[in-house]
Amino acid sequence: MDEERAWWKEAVVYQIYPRSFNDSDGDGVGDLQGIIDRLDYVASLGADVIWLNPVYDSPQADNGYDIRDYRAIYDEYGTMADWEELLAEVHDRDMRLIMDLVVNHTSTEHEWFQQSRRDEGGYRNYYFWREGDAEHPPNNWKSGFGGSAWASDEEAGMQYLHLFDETQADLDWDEAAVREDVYDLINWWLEKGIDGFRMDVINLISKPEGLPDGDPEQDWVGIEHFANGPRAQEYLAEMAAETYDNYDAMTVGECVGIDVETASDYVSADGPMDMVFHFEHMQVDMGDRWLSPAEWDLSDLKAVMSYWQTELDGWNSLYLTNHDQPRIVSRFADDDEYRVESGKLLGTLLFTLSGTPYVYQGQEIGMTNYPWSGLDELDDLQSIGKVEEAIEAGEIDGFEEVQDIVRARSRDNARTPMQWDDSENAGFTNGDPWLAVNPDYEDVNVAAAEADPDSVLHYYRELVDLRDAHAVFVYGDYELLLPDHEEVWAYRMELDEEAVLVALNFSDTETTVTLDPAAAVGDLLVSNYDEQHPNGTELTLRPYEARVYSLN
Ligand code: TEU
Repeated sequence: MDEERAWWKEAVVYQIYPRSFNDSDGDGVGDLQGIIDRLDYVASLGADVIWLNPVYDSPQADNGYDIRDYRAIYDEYGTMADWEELLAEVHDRDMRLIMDLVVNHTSTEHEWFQQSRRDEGGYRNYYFWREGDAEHPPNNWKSGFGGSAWASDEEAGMQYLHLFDETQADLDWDEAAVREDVYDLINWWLEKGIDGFRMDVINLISKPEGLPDGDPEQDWVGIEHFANGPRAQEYLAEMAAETYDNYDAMTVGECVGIDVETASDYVSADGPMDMVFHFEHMQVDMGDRWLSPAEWDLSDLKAVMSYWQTELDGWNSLYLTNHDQPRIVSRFADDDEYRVESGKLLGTLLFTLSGTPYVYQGQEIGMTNYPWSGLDELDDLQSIGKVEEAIEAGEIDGFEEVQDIVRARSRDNARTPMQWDDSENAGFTNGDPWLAVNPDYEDVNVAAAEADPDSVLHYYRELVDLRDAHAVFVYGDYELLLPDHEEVWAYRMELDEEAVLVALNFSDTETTVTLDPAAAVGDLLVSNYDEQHPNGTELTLRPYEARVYSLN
């Protein structure tokens, strides 16, 4: 592959969810000083970039994705001075800081919305105001969190559009002043020294004229109209040219409902962003509805991820989880007997594909899903909204009926506090944590992982070193082997003179595969099992075993 090299292609990104990372002042909520206290740990992982979920001033209905003031810090997280200290401390450690850019919508407490609802200061058209009421909304679009995408506002005497919570009103990007104000705030942060952005649902910014009804059979009704809308590409190009293209910044746009062709328009050489987060591999265990049971096949996951490796015209992002997704050992492997092997197996996958890997806090110690047992334990608007919607529609009687699905799927699985040690509240806080700590914290925590040479944590460090030492894992060409095998995922990566073989057993039984004799195996570069079985073209892999061979 003739790939132009760039710092953000070679970077490892570590994602921090501030609310759940580390609480320095005992209020039960993580904060900026708490993050600063743990920066040496993050640097020790070999991370080059930190992505911080929203820390802006916000009423926190959706944990900061509802922004009240783009140029202020949420007071429970600290002050702007704390943020400046964080940036300086990150830079001192030769890391970079990127932040969430949430500009598809604002909080209804934002000054723009306040003036808009009162038709003051020229702000009326900043949002989508239409005639309608609860029985007769302007169209049939749904909120991603369940229920109608329209809410009534008494002051305005109209309804406004919200593709997420009703406190998150969608901005109308067709209004030129909206775009100018957004570009101003992006430049304001770039001037403060930030190194880039993760752009929240950025492909939803253009809604088609007339806001036509969507296909009622879709889980998210309207998505075919509001995802990759008619002017999305034009507005993204304008935004890039007016803002981050003038800086050495990295950008990754979260894009719901995007396929590899449309993504290529966004990330090809002259596209408006460096990378996208697509959802196709996150859909493999989704039924028609959020509440449909979770079943998945390895061959489906392989097919999707392989396709993005070979077909994307541009640079891949690599992620297996984030703050919206379940924990990966619970989702894709085993969080019980083989938890450690599983954590290492999935880490091997993440670090040996071509693209920029994103590690979500706790993934590096093999954190697991939480055993949720009632709606009152949950905070996630999506889980609560979807369950309540199903109860209201008479589809289910109560939480118990869908407990297994919520356990498997809730965004709160990722949001339980980071597990630092085996002290009370896993060392996250001296107060009452805002969300329950996972009961496995006495075994699964950073201190225990540091002390154990066989931990997932130490293995992650090994993987980062391996990736730094071999450009083939960053820039290599991917070739899937045994595409239909249901237990083993095997592939070759090749760059110039270097070739490697990756073999991953996703099952809890020993499995033997025969690889193309032309790919006879060479030196072992890394494995999650100590003692090696003899190798040859026949490879016997133990439960959740991962092996990476040099083919040179
Ligand atoms: O997520 C977009 C989004 O569509 C997700 O909520 C999605 O529904 C879910 O991850 C799949 O199960 C972004 C943010 O990452 C999320 O935290 C916000 O809640 C949302 O946008 C609204 O800003």
